[in-house]
Amino acid sequence: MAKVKENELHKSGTPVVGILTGSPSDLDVVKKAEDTLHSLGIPCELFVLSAHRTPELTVRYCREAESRGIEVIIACAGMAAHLAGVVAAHTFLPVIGVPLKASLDGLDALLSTVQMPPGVPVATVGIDGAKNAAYLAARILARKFPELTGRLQEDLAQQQTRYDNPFAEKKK
Ligand code: RP5
Repeated sequence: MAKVKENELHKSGTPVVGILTGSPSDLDVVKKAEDTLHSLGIPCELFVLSAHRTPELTVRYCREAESRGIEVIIACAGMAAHLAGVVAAHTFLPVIGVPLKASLDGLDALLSTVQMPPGVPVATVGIDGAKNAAYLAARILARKFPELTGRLQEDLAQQQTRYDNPFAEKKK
């Protein structure tokens, strides 16, 4: 598959973000990353791959991702969360790690994801921070696809409207 060229993000529809997660049980949280990328008009793909249960498939995905046009990988996992680290060990694409709350309030996954050795970085967002992973991916992509900067600005402006009349907001 051809790589997406400069400024062609919108036209091609070729996924530029790969979202991976360690289990089907993660999908409710992880789909927030997919939804956020879609809302920003960023083509992405989502696969359930595990560092522990499907290691060969995970490595194959990493080895093929760049040549298929992927620019950033978001890797989500709970418990002994090794997925993001394993992905970062098998590709030079930027990897964003999302620790998921599957046990111990997510602290186990946070520490497993964030504490990478020098030279193999994982940019780790907060526990269950799938949305922020998507926003960080968008900011990275905006360096290559400048159209995204305007969309990010519009998105933030929309979020700021909550502050125009804060006392009108109902409790969730
Ligand atoms: C991790 O173990 C997954 O990312 C998931 O968060 C957790 C539990 O997985 P399941 O036992 O629900 O499949 O690898």
